[in-house]
Amino acid sequence: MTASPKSPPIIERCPDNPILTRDDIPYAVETVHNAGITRYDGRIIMLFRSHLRNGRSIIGIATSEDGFKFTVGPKPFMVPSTEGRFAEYEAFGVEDPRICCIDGEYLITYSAYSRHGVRIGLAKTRDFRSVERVSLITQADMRNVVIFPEKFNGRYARLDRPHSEISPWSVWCSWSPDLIHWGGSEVVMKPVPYHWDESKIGPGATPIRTERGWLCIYHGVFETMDGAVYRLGVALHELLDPAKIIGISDEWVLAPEDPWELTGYVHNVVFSCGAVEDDNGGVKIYWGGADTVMCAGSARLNDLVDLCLDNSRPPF
Ligand code: BMA
Repeated sequence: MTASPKSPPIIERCPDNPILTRDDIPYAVETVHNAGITRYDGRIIMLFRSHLRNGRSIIGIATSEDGFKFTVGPKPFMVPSTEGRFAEYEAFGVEDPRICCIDGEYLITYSAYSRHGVRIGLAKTRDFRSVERVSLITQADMRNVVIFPEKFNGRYARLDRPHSEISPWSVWCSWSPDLIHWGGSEVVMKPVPYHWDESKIGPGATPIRTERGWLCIYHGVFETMDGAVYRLGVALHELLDPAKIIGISDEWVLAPEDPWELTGYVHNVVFSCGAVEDDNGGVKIYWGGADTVMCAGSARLNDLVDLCLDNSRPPF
């Protein structure tokens, strides 16, 4: 184990951070955080989570030309359903959306909270004006599901994060023929003891295809005497079989540093649900700061992939 040479941060923070706060929202919310991101119709779309004053969450929408200055829609994009099965499982709020574009359709996975626990809902849209709920795609005690934006031999793949006391908070890969029925699950990576991600890991942004593998940004949690610290790391999954890991960076790529990451609704948190690729090998990464505001930064995809390959920690 040796120290790395001193170098500039791998993710360059946007000088205008935080890029979105509750002051930018035209309806009453307490926070703006943990947003899913995608490109649509030449613009960047952000679906962000907000806490209401009852402590439960809804999802708003914002759009941007450059990926840094966002205009917020006048109304929330998704609020807990009041109809049928979805109403029963979303009564405590909808949280942390991820967006995956596949075959021209935008799939949104979100955490659905209720008195029955937390599970994942799947919704879809083609225009970001209307949204249709498809199915609840996990049982309880699942959060952080990202769908790969490609099929593998006709099957969809996702990373998910079940919990078990024996194997706490690990990342798994599951498969589906139709986005509704999922199975064939295998564990792909686990927290590493006495490492920055030792307490919990979870999928973050929708995976990005690179020539060398799928780049997956994930969050890792470390418990301290001052509570948990949430940081971001990167893993590279095989292009043809994303259940196989090629490498995971031993070092985190982002940690809470700015004042709005260090203090807020939950202190010491950077938490990503989305990133978008540029044409020139760059990637814009988005994260919630302290569960309170939205932040953005830029990195080179190649640098992130190198980090997964050059200084890897084992998947288990
Ligand atoms: C996780 C989730 C995230 C949140 C993070 C830090 O368990 O609840 O939505 O950002 O904790 O509070």
